[in-house]
Amino acid sequence: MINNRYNIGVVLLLLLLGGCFLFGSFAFTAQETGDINVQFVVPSTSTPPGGGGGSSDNIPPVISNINTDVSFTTATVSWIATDNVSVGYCSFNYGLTDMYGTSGATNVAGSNFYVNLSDLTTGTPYYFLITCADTSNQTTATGTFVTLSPAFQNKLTIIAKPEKRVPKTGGNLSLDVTLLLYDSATKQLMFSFTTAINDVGSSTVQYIGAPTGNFEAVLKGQSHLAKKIIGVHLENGTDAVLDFSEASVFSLLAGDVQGTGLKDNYVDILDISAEDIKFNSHNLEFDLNRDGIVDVLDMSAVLVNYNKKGDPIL
Ligand SMILES: [Ca+2]
Ligand SMILES: [Ca+2]
Ligand SMILES: [Ca+2]
Repeated sequence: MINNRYNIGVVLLLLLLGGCFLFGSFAFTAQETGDINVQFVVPSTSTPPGGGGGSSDNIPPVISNINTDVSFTTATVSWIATDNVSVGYCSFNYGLTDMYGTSGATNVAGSNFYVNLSDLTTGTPYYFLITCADTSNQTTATGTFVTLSPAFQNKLTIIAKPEKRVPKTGGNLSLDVTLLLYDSATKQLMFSFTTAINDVGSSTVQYIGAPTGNFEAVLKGQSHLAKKIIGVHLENGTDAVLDFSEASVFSLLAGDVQGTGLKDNYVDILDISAEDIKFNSHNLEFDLNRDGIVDVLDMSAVLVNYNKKGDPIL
């Protein structure tokens, strides 16, 4: 019994001495005492060439350049995924709602990933989720696409009343307008078309290649703020009327004259300045009331709508 206690005491003493020696000398590499061999493994805090790895990689992958290319029943979705170390994998899920559900086979070439989807339904919005992972993190990105739908073959009539037009014998009361159709589910722009509404604020067109389906429609006047209507349904076999005048209650607001194309959909100091520059000219774009001359009456139309914005053009 005494002998055992003595032996235990010796071992404890040796352990204590060994520990004191190690810490006292700051020797964090292999050290030997007479009885114990202790090895301290100190994790390296330096970053090995090429970046960290394993659990020290706390920078998630980056997903960029998402692109969709659709047809009637197929779609290709591509993207670029990069990582500070390496992308482990990317997965792709899609479906008719943002619950996704169906997985698509991912192809990869370097940093370029893509999926080819088939057997899709025409004229249908799809939602997708991309997930890319390295050894410790996941990055996700979402998106939508709409498959092509058969072109609308019937008559499409656009009605819009530009404000402050005054009758003038032989005058040009028309207005160039751009129609934009957004998918009502995904809000994606599906179609745009520029036409001129006539002196009674109407334009009837056919065979313009508009898709069929459910849309929100935005009409942007050449010198007028945009107006949106929702619940637009285009299907073959039925003529469609898009009434942006709300049965003549609403007029397209004038004054967005500065710039080109769809302009900025906002009446501000730049429009006042642009209108001023065209004073005394016969420029139809600036002759807002179409009385034949750009003058103070047209400027007043701009000023009345100062600081107004049109319905959003996405
Ligand atoms: Ca990483
Ligand atoms: Ca403007
Ligand atoms: Ca005028």
